[in-house]
Amino acid sequence: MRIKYVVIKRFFADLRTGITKNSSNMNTTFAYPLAKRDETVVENFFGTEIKDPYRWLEAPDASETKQFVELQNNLTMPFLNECQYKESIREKITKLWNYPKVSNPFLRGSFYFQYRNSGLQNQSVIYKMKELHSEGEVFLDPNTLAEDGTIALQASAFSEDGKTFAYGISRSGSDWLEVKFRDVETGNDYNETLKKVRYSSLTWMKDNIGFFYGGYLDQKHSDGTEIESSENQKLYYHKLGTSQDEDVVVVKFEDPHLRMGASVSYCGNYLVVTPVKGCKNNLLYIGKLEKGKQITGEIPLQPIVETFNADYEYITNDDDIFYFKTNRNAPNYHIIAIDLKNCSEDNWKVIIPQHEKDVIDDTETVGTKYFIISKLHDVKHILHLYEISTGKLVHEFKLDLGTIMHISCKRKHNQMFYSFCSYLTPCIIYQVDFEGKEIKQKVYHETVVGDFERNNYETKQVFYESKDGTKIPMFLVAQKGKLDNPDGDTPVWLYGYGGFNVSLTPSFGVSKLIFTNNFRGIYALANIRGGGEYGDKWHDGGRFENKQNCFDDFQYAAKYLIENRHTNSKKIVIQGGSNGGLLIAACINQAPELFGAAICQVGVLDMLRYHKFTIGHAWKTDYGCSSEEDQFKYLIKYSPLHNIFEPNEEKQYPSTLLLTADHDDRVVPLHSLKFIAELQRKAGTSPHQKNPLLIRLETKAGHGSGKPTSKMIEELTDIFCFVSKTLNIPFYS
Ligand code: X97
Repeated sequence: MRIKYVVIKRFFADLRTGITKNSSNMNTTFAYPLAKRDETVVENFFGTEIKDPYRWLEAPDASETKQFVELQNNLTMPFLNECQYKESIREKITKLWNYPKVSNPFLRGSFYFQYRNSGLQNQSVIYKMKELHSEGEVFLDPNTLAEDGTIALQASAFSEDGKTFAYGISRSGSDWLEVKFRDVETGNDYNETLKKVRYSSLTWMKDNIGFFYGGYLDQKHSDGTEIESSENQKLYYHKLGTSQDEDVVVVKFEDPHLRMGASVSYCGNYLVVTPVKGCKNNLLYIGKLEKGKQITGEIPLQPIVETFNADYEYITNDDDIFYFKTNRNAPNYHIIAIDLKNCSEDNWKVIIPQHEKDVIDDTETVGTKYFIISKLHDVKHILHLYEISTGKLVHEFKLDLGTIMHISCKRKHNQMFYSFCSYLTPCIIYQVDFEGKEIKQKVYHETVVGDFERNNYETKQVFYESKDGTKIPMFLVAQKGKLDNPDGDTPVWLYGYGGFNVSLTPSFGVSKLIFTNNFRGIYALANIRGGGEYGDKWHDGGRFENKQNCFDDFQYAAKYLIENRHTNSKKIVIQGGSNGGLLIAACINQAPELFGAAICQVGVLDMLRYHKFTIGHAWKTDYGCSSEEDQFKYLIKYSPLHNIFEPNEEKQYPSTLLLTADHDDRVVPLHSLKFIAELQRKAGTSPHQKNPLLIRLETKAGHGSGKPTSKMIEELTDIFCFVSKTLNIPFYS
């Protein structure tokens, strides 16, 4: 037993809960399970010695790590359970969540398919329908695969004839997939299972037998709790009905960090390979698939792009004219055509030029000759139809202010579905039929959410100035009348992400409704730099040496809300996950005085070592890497683990809740474990630190996607309990 307790002597420590109390809630002092420090672990970065005393927490299977996790949960869970509103909160979330959800229908072969969730089902079920509006029958129900709902469908692809369904299942939220094949007619699965598939496209040959996937077949441990670096992905060919042992490597590269994007071309005669190393910029190769010829080994590839200079996303092709969405020389993206007969860059043609402000988002094809393209216009979607061959704009769809969640269409079909939502609009699915020159649009499905009354709320987009004067967009949502009558004391939920070219757009959600309605709060989403809201300019403004801009933008969002008298710092809770968890942790280190509480989910918190675990190396395109001197210099300035301060009379940490899970193999839990260990030691032992510093560790869960509804509801309940208790805000049921 190497973990020792430090009992804070000023109060009687209740070792059962680990909490000591005096009369006021916010003056609670905690007996944190302070962890062993190993002062001998020291690394020298370009002459700077950096200690890493909690390195031992990087071993997920070690008994001392497991014990640390248990002690943390034993401290956190009673604290959350003590919330007087817990039952009412859980009840309200469950009630609001319980409305039927359906996806866009999509035609494959002679059936329509659709994901449906009756309301509280852990995982959505795939239905198969003869007609668009028929009831249909269950085709695949992941809920039958695990009683607790922890097996999720994560990636899938129908064969071209629609007769076989390839589907990837993930266990306990891990990125690892097992791919299975289902016969659409009989509903029976084929015998084979493809294992060790991860970060992979799934794409079929047009012969309906051949199938390509990316795998790490040489990796030993693969249950999602391991931390080892993901290396040497290869692209494999699988023949339907055979065992994985017979699969053939068709594409591999020397560089161990390349992941293979791959798609079989529209015409079926080519394999488009888009290897990616980080999370930005990819290479481009095209291989020929010869009809009727068995694939028995590596496919010869014609190189098109051999340096990581931009993103190239394959859209479609007409014989050897290939269309790509790219940001090559176009920071807001444009559509180009590359002729395989002369593929040198000076022969590329721009088909749809970039817009000076709007950023191309999704690009699909429909009705044989059209591109359907969504763009972001000041963080709201617009939707346009263009002719493929000429790039001529043929139609602009009329949209409300909000987000196109998903477009479902195929070039060979004359029909398209797209789903739209906003803060106050639960998903609406539109059906668009292309008949000759006519475009007919109608509502296919409108989601109804219990007793939600949109007229009780309002939303607003504001643009505030950040530290360097850049205007940052921010959405605000509240009960009607609140935004125009600021009282300086309204609880605010401030959310952000700020990285990886990811754009945050308005969407409907139960947590926002509850915060605005039952906590009488304002929900605020800041579109800080690092995201893709304004193309490369926005992304580049928040990566590498510019990463600090993300944190400044977020802190200035809080300042804006305070200065405009919506709230005060004691009433602001900040929340973010993953790269957004890094944002939250960096902000509580840098500007604790601005926030009342912080929810930091699955965060990247050790910026000196993040690249060593699972897929971490891929994030160097946003963060840089501590093995480069110039990059080490800016990473050490904000790395959350290395910038924890000791509280004093003037400043302490806001109430902080970290969340992570044992099968998070995207951002491994050790980030949160090391951070909480150091935070509790350095800040938690100080008499000036009155606010709690806690961590909630989930089991049989991962980074987030595929999480069963029951676990999501429990997690959200706990987060609200934490916020209610620590901000001291009542829940109005
Ligand atoms: C990632 O780390 C993505 C890693 C895994 N991954 C995808 N899609 C891929 C990929 O989920 O590599 C992909 C690869 C091959 C074939 C198809 C898809 C991909 C993703 C982005 C760009 C190119 C390919 N991501 C970051 C993350 O999870 C943010 C965006 C995706 N982070 C966690 C960043 C820091 C914390």
